[in-house]
Amino acid sequence: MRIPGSTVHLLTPKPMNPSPTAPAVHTQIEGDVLLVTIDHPPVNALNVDVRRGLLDAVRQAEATPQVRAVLIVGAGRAFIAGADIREFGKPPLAPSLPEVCNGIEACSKPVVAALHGPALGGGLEIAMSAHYRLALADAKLGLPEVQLGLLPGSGGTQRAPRLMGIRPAVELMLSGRHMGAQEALDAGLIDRLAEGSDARAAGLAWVQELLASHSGVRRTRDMNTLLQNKADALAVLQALREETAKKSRGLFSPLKVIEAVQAGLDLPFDEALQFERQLFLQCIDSPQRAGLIHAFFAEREVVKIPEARAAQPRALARVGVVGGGTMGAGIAVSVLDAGLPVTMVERDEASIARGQANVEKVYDALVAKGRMTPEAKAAVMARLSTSTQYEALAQADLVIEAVFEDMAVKQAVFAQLDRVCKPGAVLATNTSYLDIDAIAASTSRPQDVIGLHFFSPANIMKLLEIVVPAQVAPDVVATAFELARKLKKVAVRAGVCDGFIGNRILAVYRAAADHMMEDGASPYDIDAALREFGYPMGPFQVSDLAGGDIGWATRKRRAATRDPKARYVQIADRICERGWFGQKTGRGYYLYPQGERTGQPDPEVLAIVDAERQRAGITPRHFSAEDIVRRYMAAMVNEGANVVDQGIALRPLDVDVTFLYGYGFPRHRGGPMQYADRVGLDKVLGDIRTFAKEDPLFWRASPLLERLVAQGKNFDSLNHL
Ligand code: T1G
Ligand code: NAD
Repeated sequence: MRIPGSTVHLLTPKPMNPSPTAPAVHTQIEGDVLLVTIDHPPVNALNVDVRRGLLDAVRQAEATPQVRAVLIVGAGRAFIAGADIREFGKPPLAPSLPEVCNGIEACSKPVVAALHGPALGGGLEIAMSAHYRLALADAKLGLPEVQLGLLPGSGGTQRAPRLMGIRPAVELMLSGRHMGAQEALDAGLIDRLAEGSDARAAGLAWVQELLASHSGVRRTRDMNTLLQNKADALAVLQALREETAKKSRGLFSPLKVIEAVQAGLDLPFDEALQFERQLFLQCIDSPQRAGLIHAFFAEREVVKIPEARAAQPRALARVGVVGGGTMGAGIAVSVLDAGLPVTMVERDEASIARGQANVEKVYDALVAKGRMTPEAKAAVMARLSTSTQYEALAQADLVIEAVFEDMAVKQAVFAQLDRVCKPGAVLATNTSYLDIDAIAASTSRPQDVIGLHFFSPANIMKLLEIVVPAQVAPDVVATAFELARKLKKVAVRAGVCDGFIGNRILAVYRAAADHMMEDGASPYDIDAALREFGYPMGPFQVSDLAGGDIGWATRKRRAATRDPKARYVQIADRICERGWFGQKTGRGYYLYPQGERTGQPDPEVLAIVDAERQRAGITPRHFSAEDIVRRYMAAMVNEGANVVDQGIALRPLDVDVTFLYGYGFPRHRGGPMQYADRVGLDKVLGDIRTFAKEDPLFWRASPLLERLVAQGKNFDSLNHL
């Protein structure tokens, strides 16, 4: 099957999780030690085979007189990356992970865990159930379950505080961060750091030391020293509870973590374990778990594109950037942060000085905050070279153009790049809306031209839309994804259309918000409803942050081609005509007295809204927060479906990842398309058909949405290429 808008034919897809032929856990007796190796690529996730294998190993150790101790290690690049996330939401298979952890802890012979690479979630719970823990320097320890809407449900909330103390343990669980080996040693999570890169060898040597020193079993459940001072512990938990309630903005599992740890202070160990399990199962049932796990896998699936299977990336050692403005400078910083040399070209000396200063400003701020040394800054800036001559780009492997959003200016720049760049160099444009096929066609090497749509600020925003024009070569697409990996960006493949995936869909749900505002909802109620839904900001706050002038320029550019029959709300124009562009002008939809970042509702804006309603002959009506969210999401989902249906996005999950990483969509809702699946596509379609009675032109149901509803399918059915 050929991918729409590209020259690539789809190859046979790689099966997701090939069933392992070799046992997931294998054991061998090394002298008087039972060596237990978990071998379940890619990250030794604790699926049912691994759980059974571990319990069988404990039984084998107990039943083998020759065995005096047990050593658990992981094969490959990880100790254990946690429970098998793919099993969540499915009927549980025995044994459960708590049974495995308790089985290991109860072993009558010393059990040692030797960690390398990731030891996360259930993997760290296994290690904490062992009697002794050693780690190599590359070990990464953590209990990141909250990032999946869960909590450590196999004893983590009970054993971690016993090893680390209440506050460090709870902070580790609430942050979800990965801790390095040295810090884990200092924190009491492990007993020993080992040299070298062979956990098995280091572990076997240490086991012999322990046996020689007659070190017996040492069960974490019995280590209560750090829990002695109950009053202090309760005070710490209360403070963390208040802090978390504010910070977690409606997230379900973080507060459950604290509840579980508190149970450990009030209840005997095994009862506290059962209570932890109950809370864990509540998290499993929470819709937030489904949303967060969808996001986890979606951001990993999104890079699996046909071109990456069909071709290898080209060399990527030197990068050029044309334009040193808002985006050019941010892009240059992003590339410098990845350790690559950058050559920046600008129109003239004044502009190049400004471009250099824009880059330097970022690092000066880091030095001022003590997050970078002046020496480190100097080393980074030494990798930036600047010029007004395009010839300076002759050796670049990839050049990113970020000049004015004007077709003639961009084509002139690409003509220069076509003249000076070496054969095989990738020529990329950062345009937001212009036709990349037309830019490519203006060169003699359209197969080397691609869109790299960064988001502002480019050195911060994780999203990168990789826009694939019709004539691009597969290895150029693969090179773009490789660049994204180097820059630690989340890349999404997009087809060529006005606004690609993100801005195209944004334009539609943004219009729906304007329609609601003109029909009776205040911009402040709309923003409040979306914040309640989980967004950090509502659409009118975002407009004030980005600057209303950018949207105004786009509307003016589109005026000539706008469908005269289509509804056009003029409120934003009225506000911009007054020069109220938002935070940068001290007022926009909100007032920002003395440059404050949090805006205050502006009665003059409400007066403008009322005047526009009268001009349009509209009698305002009430919109509840639920009404607002239903319309906003219906518009977003419907256009998302069109974008998938027209092949601009490969899968619905590509739309989800775009909005999670570029438009502040609340992660616990998984993205607009996954959210729609959970609401029910029939309900979303029903809403659209209801709204269409008011405005059939704006609310035209996506043919894909209608097809899926008719077939009783959902968007997720399209997520597997
Ligand atoms: N389960 C299933 N698959 C997993 C997995 C897991 N835990 N971790 C990774 N994978 C897959 C991933 O989808 C990808 O697959 C491949 O492995 C490589 O991953 C009871 C409830 C370990 C730091 O949250 O953070 O334990 O795309 O591309 O960048 O208390 O993966 O190749 O088909 O991310 O080197 C807690 C999740 C689980 C850790 C490696 N654990 N994983 O990063 O590779 S909940 C986590 C990670 C739990 C218990 C609870 C990262 C990594 P594919 P990757 P990476
Ligand atoms: P900007 O005005 O801040 O910077 C543009 C720079 O290009 C200026 O410094 C100018 O001197 C330089 N320039 C113009 N013509 C040139 C030429 N012929 N040769 C070399 N340099 C030249 O604009 P910006 O906001 O950085 O936008 C740049 C591009 O990025 C546009 O296509 C825009 O649509 C796109 N973009 C912008 C944003 C955003 O939020 N600002 C986000 C994504 C993409």
